[in-house]
Amino acid sequence: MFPPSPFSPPEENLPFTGIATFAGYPLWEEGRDVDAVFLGIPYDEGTTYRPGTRFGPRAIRDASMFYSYEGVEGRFYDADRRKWILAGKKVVDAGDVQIEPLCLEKNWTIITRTVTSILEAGAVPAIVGGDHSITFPVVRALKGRKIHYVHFDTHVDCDRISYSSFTHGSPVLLIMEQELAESITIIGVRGLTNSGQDISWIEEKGVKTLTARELRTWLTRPDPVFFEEGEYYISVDIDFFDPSLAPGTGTPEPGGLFFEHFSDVLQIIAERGEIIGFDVVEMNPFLDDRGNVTAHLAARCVLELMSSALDKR
Ligand SMILES: [Mn+2]
Repeated sequence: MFPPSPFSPPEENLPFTGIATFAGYPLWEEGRDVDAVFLGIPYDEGTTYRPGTRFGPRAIRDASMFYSYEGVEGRFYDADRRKWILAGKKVVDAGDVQIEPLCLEKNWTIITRTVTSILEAGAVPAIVGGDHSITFPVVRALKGRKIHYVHFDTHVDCDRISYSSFTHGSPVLLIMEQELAESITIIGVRGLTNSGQDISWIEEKGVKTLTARELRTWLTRPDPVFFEEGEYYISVDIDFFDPSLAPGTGTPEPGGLFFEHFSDVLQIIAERGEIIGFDVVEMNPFLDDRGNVTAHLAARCVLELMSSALDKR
């Protein structure tokens, strides 16, 4: 018996062998029938503090190989919820968007175009960043569809700083200005790096917010009609989570939320509506701890979002 080629696909599903793809799923070949497409957007030129999230997709892909153990057919048993998730779902990895340094307009056009091609294939775009500025060109691909936009974040991301509204602090502002969403909900707001004016301004404009403290209380008796029925796009800034479980991010803020909070809210949204796309952003491997816990958390969030989007279909 000859040993298998080192270039063969990761059939053995060992997390530490072969070429890393998201959770060991196959690469996307055009024309292939797919349910969700994982896409990296290694862009961090919108960062206003500590850069490095351009290496997020690579770190998350690598960490996600932890979930390749169970094999493509057998995945996944969610022991906590005692149910199978993503069973039989066709997930692929499309690699990364090609970024050209210092070409904002060009990069954002390519991002929108790539996400459009995923939507045209009838699949859910599963995006990882990159910094939070990538969310606007991603959501722009959904223009014309009546979407509800949910933003998990420490910050309300409505910065209108004089020099630019294209930073990672501005995606919600751009989505509002371009009227890309029927409704906007921001979950997990906290800390001392939001301006009080921004929060009152967006609430005046009809944006719903749940602060981190409010969310903990809300989850003890969730209001079933808080989320409307319809199509949802979900954006997750990893700084939503407490820095103890997500140290690898540019703007850590104490008092954050835990995975079960995220998962529980997501479950409620998925019961009310249909999740048609999502992103996980702001994971910075240079600031992660030695166990890469933030990269693993981001990979797990992607799987949780994929399940919320696909398991109802
Ligand atoms: Mn953000």
